[in-house]
Amino acid sequence: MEREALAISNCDREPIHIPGIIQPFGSLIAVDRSLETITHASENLQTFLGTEAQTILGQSLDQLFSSELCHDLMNVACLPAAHRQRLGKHELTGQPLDISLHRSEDRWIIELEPCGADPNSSISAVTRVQSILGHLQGQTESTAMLEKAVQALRWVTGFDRIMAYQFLPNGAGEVVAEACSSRCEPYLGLRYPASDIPPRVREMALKMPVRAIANITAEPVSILSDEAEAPLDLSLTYLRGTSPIHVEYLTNMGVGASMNLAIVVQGELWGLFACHHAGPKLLSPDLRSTCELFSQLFSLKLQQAFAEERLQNRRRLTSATHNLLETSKETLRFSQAASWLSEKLCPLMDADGIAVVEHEHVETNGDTPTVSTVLDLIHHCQSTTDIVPIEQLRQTPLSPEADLGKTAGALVLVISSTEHLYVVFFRNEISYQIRWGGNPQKEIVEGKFGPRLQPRASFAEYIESVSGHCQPWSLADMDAALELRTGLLHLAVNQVDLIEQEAQ
Ligand code: BLA
Repeated sequence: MEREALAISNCDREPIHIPGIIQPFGSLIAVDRSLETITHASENLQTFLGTEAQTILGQSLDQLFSSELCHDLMNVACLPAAHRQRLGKHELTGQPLDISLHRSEDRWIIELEPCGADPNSSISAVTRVQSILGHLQGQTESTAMLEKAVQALRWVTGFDRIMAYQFLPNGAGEVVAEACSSRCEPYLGLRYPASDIPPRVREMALKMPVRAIANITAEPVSILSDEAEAPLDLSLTYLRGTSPIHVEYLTNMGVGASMNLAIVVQGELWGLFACHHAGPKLLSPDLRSTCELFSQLFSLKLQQAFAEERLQNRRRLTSATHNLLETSKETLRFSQAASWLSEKLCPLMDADGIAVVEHEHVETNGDTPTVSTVLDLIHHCQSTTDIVPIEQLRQTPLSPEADLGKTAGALVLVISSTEHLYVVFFRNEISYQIRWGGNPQKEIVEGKFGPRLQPRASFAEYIESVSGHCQPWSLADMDAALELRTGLLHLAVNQVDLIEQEAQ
């Protein structure tokens, strides 16, 4: 494997789910499957429970907790979907602790954390979520919703900076909305490469929608256990210790504490609300749960807004398709439809040219490559799916003599591969700039597992000029193409009928 690929895969392999450490804002113990014997304890147990971690290993849970608390834990463990459950406030050694429980492989993990005070503790979580959602009232457009959401989150949490960070199809991400203090330099519109957030981190964000890093300078705390014990999988804990690589990243960025909330659309991680603070900062467990609930409700609203945007787009196309069907009832021939289709469809598809292909016969209109290049492209798309978006024709294996003219990208609609009918929309080349939050090319250093990427030291804006691409084909374009393909299929079928009628 080449060194860079190895460096990326080594970064991805960092076992951040079993770090063996927690953050010091709470304490953790693990208990066996039957919730009886303590198998792991974090070294700082003394601070929260007054008991030495080492002495409690192998002991029964009721040595540590009252029978009432043990009973409560048992009840929660019996719930059918024992996901992650907060048991709420318990006074154990004078200070109220927030206790939560979840299953990790064949262990139960119990986390203890001071309840903490938050600025508006008199306001219930439900009221707070209602008021944040109230901010979104009347917003149906996704960008406006994201803007309102970051403002509301900043108001409720007090973080210096809240960003809505959207993942792009290639795994890179962009700050699409931001609310920040006047002391912060804005990151809005900046892009970051996929390698800043390894795949395992994204998978974890789906399982654990809220993740807080309270203080990047705080000394992590080890988890003690018998040597024979496997390391605990901390994926679902609030306290999981932070990867040293990410600590370095945040330090370079001037961030002292962070919190992430997952934005999930149709089961996939669409993005994150990334919250930053210059110094240490931790929200109370209640307020974190409030934010988690908000991001879950917000995700649903965003999903709804996207569905609505796609529906509007479809409506726009229905009349064009209807028109196409009406015309095709008359005498429009598929192979001669290029100019008609160009006039009607190119503006809708934001395309600069069109080619209609029937076997080896090619009709073009507007800006297109040469006929032989169009045929070459069709040959390349023959075994693929019904709609093929291409943003960089230069990167497709076309013949070396391919003459693209002004075009840079194509959307190939395979109308019928058996009848060899294709419609291709072309878009001309656009040159544009990407504003990266620092040079996306990273240094490679020797790490514990061999070469790995080094988090970048500078986050200063870095402009990349991109050429050879067309305006990317969006989801809306793909939807439109799907709708049009149906109309064009009818046109092609009608043509067979017309030919048969003419032959009689
Ligand atoms: C984690 N990296 C993260 C997280 C984010 C980012 C949001 C989730 C954890 C968190 O901060 O709470 C990246 N944060 C960003 C980006 C912005 C931001 C892009 O605010 C933009 C504004 N990171 C690297 C390299 C590696 C790496 C080279 O730059 C690997 C070699 C790893 N990133 C990395 C790891 C984590 C991470 C391991 C997980 C940290 C943890 O939870 O322990």
